[in-house]
Amino acid sequence: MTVASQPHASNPPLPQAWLTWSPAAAAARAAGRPLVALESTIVAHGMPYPRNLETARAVEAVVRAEGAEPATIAVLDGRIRIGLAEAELQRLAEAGPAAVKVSRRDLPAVLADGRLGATTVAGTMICAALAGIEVFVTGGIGGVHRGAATTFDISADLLELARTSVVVVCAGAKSILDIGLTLEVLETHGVPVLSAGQDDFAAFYVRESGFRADLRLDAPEAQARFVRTKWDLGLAGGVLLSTPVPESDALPRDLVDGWIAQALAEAEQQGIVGKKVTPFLLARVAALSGGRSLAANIALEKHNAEVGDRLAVALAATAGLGNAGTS
Ligand code: PSU
Ligand code: MN
Repeated sequence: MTVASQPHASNPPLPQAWLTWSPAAAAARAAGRPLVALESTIVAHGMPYPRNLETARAVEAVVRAEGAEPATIAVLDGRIRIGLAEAELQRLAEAGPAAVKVSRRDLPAVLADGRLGATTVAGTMICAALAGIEVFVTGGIGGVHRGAATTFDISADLLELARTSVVVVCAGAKSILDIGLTLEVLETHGVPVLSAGQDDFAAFYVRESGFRADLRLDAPEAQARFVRTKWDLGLAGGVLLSTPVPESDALPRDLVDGWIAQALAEAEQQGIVGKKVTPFLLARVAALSGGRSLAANIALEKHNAEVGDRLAVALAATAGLGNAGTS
């Protein structure tokens, strides 16, 4: 019975009713221009004010330059916001860690209570899919934490990639995570991991993780064909597209490894668990690096935005009609 799969049988779900579009995002959609979703946890929890605001603005500008329209996603005043106006972005950036970090399980509570929420990769994917946005640009994804064999700390981002049909463009994952196990879980759940610009899956500040992506596709048209074919086949779920931090901004691996080792040791000493783990590690790495990590972070986000933007334009141009595109 199909009814059994509904959250509640009395009313069909009406998720669209929870969305509020910014004028710019609504205009782009009406004009048939592609949209690129951007996350807000990176703004509220990923960087200090005011660099977070400057970066969010700069990343939006990069998206516009290539032809798509950016839509930063967050939860404000009891609504899922698709695109933020300038004052709203400012509010989120100033709130910083006071904004609730919103992953799949947090979305109902934050909406129902009308609190300010910053969406994670998982949270942003859900909202982007509701809005019909196919491409989402972030910095780095959550994944399997080191020591997950005993802590079970595996980010909800990975399960969201398994179920929600959005392409997530990132600079791989930080080695605060076990990158090998993160890729194993993605494989188990049938999530394709594409790379652009190099064969390796990227490691955020560091270009190469030592692990290969499934498939390297440099051209946006080739990436778009892959994605459209997957969804055309009815293979629901996300695609992860990794691209490395630009060479000029990459940090030396041994330096990054040292900061991460120290941050991990401090987290363990202080008994940090649950959703606090990732923000704690990110903040400690930023502090230990004395700001060096921030410059790399900003550069990689801008680069991801370029890659995602070109993909969004190419994807909007794909018909998705079997092999018609190659005949
Ligand atoms: N990793 C980063 N930067 C980030 C995050 C992860 O390098 O900003 C954020 C993203 O919003 C991601 C979330 O979705 O942390 C994952 O949190 P958790 O590990 O608690 O699932
Ligand atoms: Mn976790």
